[in-house]
Amino acid sequence: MRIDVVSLFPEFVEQMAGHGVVGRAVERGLLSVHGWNPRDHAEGSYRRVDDRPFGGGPGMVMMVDPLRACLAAVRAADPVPAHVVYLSPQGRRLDQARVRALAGRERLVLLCGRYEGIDERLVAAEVDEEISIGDYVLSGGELPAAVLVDAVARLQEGALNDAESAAQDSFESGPDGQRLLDCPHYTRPVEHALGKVPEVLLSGNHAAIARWRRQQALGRTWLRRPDLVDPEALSRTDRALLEEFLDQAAGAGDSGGKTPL
Ligand code: 9D3
Repeated sequence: MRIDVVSLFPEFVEQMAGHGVVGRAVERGLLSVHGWNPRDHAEGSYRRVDDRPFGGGPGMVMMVDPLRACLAAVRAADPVPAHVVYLSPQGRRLDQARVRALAGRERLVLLCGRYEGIDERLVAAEVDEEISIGDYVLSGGELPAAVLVDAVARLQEGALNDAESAAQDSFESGPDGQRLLDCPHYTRPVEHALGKVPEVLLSGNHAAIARWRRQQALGRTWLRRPDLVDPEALSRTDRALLEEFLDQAAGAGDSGGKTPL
């Protein structure tokens, strides 16, 4: 897969392509990430890429022509047709289903805005899809682009080691379509001033451990992300596990103020 990132700070997104899972995917030839700066395609000695908004108001708007010339160069760099994504607060919110769909494309171009955003005529003419990463205000599309590159890189065949296997991730649904948060994790030492490791994890009883982890995952998801759990869709075993979890939490005086099952 090839990803081209158009940004006034192309080094930013390219940097991350040298580290961690993304870096390894690049080393393994599963992914390439290329940065492009629209300023390199701007005219005149000022190399201007932004201008004041028509209609007035604060801030600046990224001009059509430097971006259009830059995008033309990006498209010409490879014959594979590109799916062009504009990272923007007005976009559809990114989720794992969108990530999966984008990860299946052969080529992505990620457009990062700065200032108030990009002239709408460029968006209408060149952009296939607008994506936001959530309802909070950032200073530009570079962090969102980095988020997308990371999420998409993890899904490239061969990018993850067995230990990192994507199939086990929260937000990758299980066979029943349920997406659950992860269970708690512990490592050495067994005894610590901050507390002990739950006994069951030291028992060597793999069935009991699997049951405990499933119960923890169900319980935390119910308490922290009720939007992810459809009680009707739970299997009888999961329902029983969750009821037991909530009984124990209530016994410990820890209702969390959340909806009973
Ligand atoms: C404070 C500026 N706002 C005026 C009402 C609008 C605004 C313009 C540009 C807000 C943020 C941005 C820059 N953000 C992005 O380019 C962006 C973003 C984000 O801010 N949050 C979540 N996802 C994304 S994707 C791109």
